Amino acid sequence: HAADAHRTDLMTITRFVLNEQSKHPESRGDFTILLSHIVLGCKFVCTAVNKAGLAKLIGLAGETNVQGEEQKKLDVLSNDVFVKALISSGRTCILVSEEDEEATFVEPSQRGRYVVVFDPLDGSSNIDCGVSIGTIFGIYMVKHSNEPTLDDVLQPGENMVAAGYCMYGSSCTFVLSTGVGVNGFTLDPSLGEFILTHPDIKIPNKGKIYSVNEGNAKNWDGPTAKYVEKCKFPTDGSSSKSLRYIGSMVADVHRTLLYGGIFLYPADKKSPNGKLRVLYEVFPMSFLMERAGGQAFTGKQRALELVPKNIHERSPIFLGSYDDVEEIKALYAAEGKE
Ligand code: P6P
Repeated sequence: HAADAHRTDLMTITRFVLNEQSKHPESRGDFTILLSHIVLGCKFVCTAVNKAGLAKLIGLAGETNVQGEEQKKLDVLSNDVFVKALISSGRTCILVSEEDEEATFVEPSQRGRYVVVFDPLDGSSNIDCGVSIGTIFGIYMVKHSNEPTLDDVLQPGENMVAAGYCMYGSSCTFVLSTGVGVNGFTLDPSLGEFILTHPDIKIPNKGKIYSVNEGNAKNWDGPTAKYVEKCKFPTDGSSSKSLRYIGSMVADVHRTLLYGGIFLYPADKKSPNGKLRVLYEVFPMSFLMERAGGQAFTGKQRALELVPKNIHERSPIFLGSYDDVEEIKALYAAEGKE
């Protein structure tokens, strides 16, 4: 019976990636092993985040726990877990984390061919109020086989071989692209497995939602201000868009991916490069948006064509439904001609 088959034919993320790997006979399974270690890290963080509220309740988070040990802040703990999991995979050679000022160069005996850039717990300031937060990651292949250098990290986003995020919310959702298409998996806590629940995600071509921190409006440049004005007071007779802003990138981007619309973190007079980081926020989310049929723009260029000059560089970002991003691109192009 089809229903039974659906229930018993569990497409786990591991099986899904192995299927993908079988399409590349030349691959040695390294990516599958790397991804399984990222998935392990996400399962750990999911458990820790879910306990965080309780931990705070019984006075563990951020203070000393019953053994009198200093309880690490969740974002530091998450970072430790991901760094250790990635190194122990034996498939990485450089790691860049939002939590670490410098890149981590894996020592030769444990070195592999992948560069992983990640934010272990993006939006962690939202933990105490229970808002969804997430892990964001991007994966490059090293550019050359000799001694790895930062040159292997400072690559344009379009060179990524995979990108994804894991959102820790009412459910634990892992969204991944390995280059073609975007697929979503939901953690089944009883199995401890991520099951395929959102096959082949496509973002609607146009949406009814805009997502931006309106509190920065006084500092916006002309095109952003004009675009938001059009969202609120459309001049073509269409209805105005709704504003939805959670202030946690993974949550705002996940909603945009599934429902359509546009997410904006523009430059402003205070922060000329915006706030979001190129390698482990802008690139992975732009990679996913393009492979789901949307697009991502920096105000000057296609986001994935940006070549970062340092590992914590920031960039303005406008991403989401294709037609919605086209509108703001036109406003920036028109400004360029003034
Ligand atoms: P603002 C969270 O701190 C974060 O890095 C992203 O997750 C989020 O999109 C953004 O900052 C929110 O920034 O300035 O609107 O509070």
